[in-house]
Amino acid sequence: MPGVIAEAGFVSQSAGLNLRGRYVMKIAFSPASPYVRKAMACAVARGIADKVEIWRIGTTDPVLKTVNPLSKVPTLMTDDGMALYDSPVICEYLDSIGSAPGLFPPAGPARWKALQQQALADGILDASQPRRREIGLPQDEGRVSWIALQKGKVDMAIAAFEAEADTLGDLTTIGEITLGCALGYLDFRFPHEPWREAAPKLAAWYARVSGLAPLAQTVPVG
Ligand SMILES: N[C@@H](CCC(=O)N[C@@H](CS)C(=O)NCC(=O)O)C(=O)O
Repeated sequence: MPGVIAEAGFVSQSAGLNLRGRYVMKIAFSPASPYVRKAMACAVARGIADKVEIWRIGTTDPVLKTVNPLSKVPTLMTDDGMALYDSPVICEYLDSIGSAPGLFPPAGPARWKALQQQALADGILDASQPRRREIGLPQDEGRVSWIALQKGKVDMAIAAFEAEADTLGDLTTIGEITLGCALGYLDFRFPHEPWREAAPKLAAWYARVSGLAPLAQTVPVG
């Protein structure tokens, strides 16, 4: 695996090795990506953000696909030379280091709940990101109905989180962190599509947790 970094050619470009010839942990990063934000929010929550070097790279840069065939961000290069993706895997890896309380509960109902919330909040992103791109293209009938279908998924996911908003804590699980990043993405990219009126309890939760370090220190830019 260490060869991956050397072959990728970014050792010389961005110091994949430190002065002692050891790999440093680094994350392929975009300041506007909600999935990158999620990984960085986990690093903040775990108290290890200062150990993750930012590697700014475009998703069309040929170097990225030499370590991640999907050429996506985030991709995490670990300090033993592994390339990890996608964000659920990266977050679980970050949860395995550091000494702060874990974001992935041990096997049992709390774990399944946290993973399900992560999947649902990732689903908001998975429906919203491509929708934003499609909205900017010529609107034929197929595209209009696809956009409406994706928007419907987001609305249903918001309704599901509203129904369990009373149970949400202070970004103590991967589900809550992902949800915070997903709501932040809606505000960031779809400010003209208000979601709070239909989800007042979720809005109150989000207002409370937005000021906590994992979200406050990872506000998107772009
Ligand atoms: N499921 C992935 C999604 C990552 C993703 O789609 N990232 C976007 C940036 S926000 C990307 O790299 N897009 C480039 C592409 O799809 O080619 C994750 O959770 O990490």
